[in-house]
Amino acid sequence: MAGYQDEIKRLEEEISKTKYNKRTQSHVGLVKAKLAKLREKDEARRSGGKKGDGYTVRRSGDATVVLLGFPSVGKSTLLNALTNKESAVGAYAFTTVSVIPGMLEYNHSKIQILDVPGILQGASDGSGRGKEVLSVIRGADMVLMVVDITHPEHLDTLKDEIYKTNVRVNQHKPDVRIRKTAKNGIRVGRTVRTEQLDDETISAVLKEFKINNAEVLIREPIDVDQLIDVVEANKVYMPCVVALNKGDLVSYEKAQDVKHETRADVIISAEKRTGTEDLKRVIFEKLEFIRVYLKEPRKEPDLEEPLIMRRGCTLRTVCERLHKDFVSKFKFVRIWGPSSKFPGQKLLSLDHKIMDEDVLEIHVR
Ligand SMILES: Nc1nc2c(ncn2[C@@H]2O[C@H](COP(=O)(O)OP(=O)(O)OP(=O)(O)O)[C@@H](O)[C@H]2O)c(=O)[nH]1
Ligand SMILES: [Mg+2]
Repeated sequence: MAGYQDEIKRLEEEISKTKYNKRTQSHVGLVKAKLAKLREKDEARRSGGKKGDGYTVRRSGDATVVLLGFPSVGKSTLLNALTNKESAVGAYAFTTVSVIPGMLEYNHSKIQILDVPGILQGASDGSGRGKEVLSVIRGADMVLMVVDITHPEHLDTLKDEIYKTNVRVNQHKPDVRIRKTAKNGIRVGRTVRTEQLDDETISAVLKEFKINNAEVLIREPIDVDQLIDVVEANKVYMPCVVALNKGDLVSYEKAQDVKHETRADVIISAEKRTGTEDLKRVIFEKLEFIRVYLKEPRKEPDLEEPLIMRRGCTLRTVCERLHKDFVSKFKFVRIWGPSSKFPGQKLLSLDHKIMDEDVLEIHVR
């Protein structure tokens, strides 16, 4: 069977040829929606309905970061430079055949780093072990792209492949709500102007996804790609750090030029172990950790050993982290600190957002 490849190609070409403006936006939106649907179908056909036999790696630590890059760019060398785990390092491509974890300890946090095989263009279509590698990323908290500084052009390919795997890096889930209704067509409400997205385009996209009646509430400026992401609801959002490796192979000036062009975060040499402290700091900052202190009734909180969580987490995440039964047995919490209205505030909702340096006294049945 020919699959949907020809049609996908045709639509891709149509989009690249059409200039995006007020007059064409609803047409482009429609074509993009069609394309997104076809890609999903194509994916389902290829995998025969199964989810790929992705690696299953036991998560540990406060967050998990996956190293993504072309073969031989120095991922395994970097894992060794960052963590306390030895990983196979070879002077030839595809030495890594499985996922190798290491643990980076930094500022009282434990960051699990996963080394996976290198990928090439076409990985998301199943070239090499590409699909399996990319599936590891979906389960991670952050992707660390490792790029050989002498091959900065690889970066676009990495970004492309990861985008096609439905991972969105360095953007958050758009603040847009779509509530299906029984009648009245598509009604759009906005709290902000969206120059890139008019009502006609929104209707065209939703109808393509067979949503004919809905209330759409747009609370931040988004484009049509982001709207499609919200409708498809299968995207994963996470931060991404880009490291240019093998900085020792080029001059300082050349390295700075490449960094500027690629907008990479850091220049490193995994082998010479330069720039790696900078990299650790960037990883730590982009993970947006917060510290949560726990206390028992009538006792002082334990300020020595905070629980490390991520910004935006809820009380539910904290409970899940503490014990498998905490969520079902949860009664209430008393909170001191930034997220409470007053010291010792009693709250009953697991959806309460936790902030850095909150002190929690959790009561369970
Ligand atoms: N000059 C230089 N060479 C490096 C650096 N980091 C790694 N290398 C070399 O690059 C080669 C490949 O390194 P690996 O760490 O195995 O690369 P990899 O990305 O894990 O490769 P795959 O697992 O095959 O995808 C080895 O010969 C390393 O010694 C660096 O910072 N500078
Ligand atoms: Mg390797």
